[in-house]
Amino acid sequence: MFGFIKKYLTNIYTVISSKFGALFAKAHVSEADLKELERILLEADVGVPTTRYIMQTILQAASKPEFSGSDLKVILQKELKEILALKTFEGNKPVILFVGVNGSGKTTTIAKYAHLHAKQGKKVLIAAADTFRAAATEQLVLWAQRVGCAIVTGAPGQDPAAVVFRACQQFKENHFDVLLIDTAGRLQTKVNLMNELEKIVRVLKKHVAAQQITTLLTIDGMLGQNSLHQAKLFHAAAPVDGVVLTKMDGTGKGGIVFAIVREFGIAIAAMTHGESLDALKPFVANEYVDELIG
Ligand SMILES: Nc1nc2c(ncn2[C@@H]2O[C@H](COP(=O)(O)OP(=O)(O)OP(=O)(O)O)[C@@H](O)[C@H]2O)c(=O)[nH]1
Ligand SMILES: [Mg+2]
Repeated sequence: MFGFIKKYLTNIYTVISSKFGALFAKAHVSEADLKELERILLEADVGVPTTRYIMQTILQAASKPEFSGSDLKVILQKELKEILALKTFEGNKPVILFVGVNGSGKTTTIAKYAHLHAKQGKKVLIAAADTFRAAATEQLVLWAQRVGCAIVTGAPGQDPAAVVFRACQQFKENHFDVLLIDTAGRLQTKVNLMNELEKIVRVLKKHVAAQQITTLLTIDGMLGQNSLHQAKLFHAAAPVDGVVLTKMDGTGKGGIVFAIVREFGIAIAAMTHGESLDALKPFVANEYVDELIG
């Protein structure tokens, strides 16, 4: 998948990668260049605390008399990889619970995961546990048809945990390989939503072994730092194993991955880069850094 950033995440390429190039070409890195580096990191949405953390290491290295752009490149690359190595995603669990604020991309991401697994010949079941909006179930039924996988639905307003319960039964009885669970995401009823999520997790854990379950949080990549407080809220109700950054084909800047891993200790699982079923890319940390920096 070489060239993924350049090909699909053009905004990241423009905002970060292309600007690094000029710095890395310098024979000597000046103080002004380091200021420029800091500016690029902040503009790339790495956020203040993590930018500071990165700059500390860089400034230390830059204090030696000969410090070139290529030295800078090596040390930045190492630093960014070390940050992402703090928490790596352990995927491949059969049951995936999707949580996230409304509009962040849960439903469409589920369709993409369903497609990915179905392509690998796996038997996929979707649980439409967003019973809050009738349209949510309809949307998911259409996706399931397109992907060609099974779906469990509930009546509008029905307890979503009941849908999850039935989905777990089907999953076990009919020997599905993968179960993908959609949930509602409206934050304006925060307390209800979190209680509802906690109940779903309880039901899920009662019927499926905990080590079979992964919880993924979708974050709208275009919202950047603004979306980080959401991560905290969801993490509290349903401990999150990985983040899927969505809509990265938009104005997402990509630096957010470093803040998510370092400040929240949550691994990045994947990115989505469009509305087609194929627009999902599992996250490979070293590859991402190499492309970002390269
Ligand atoms: N361009 C682009 N649009 C996306 C991507 N992922 C999702 N979208 C769009 O974002 C909008 C919201 O996506 P949904 O999947 O419905 O979000 P949701 O989290 O299920 O939202 P609720 O059901 O309201 O909680 C839709 O219009 C999607 O088509 C992406 O990777 N790129
Ligand atoms: Mg939805």
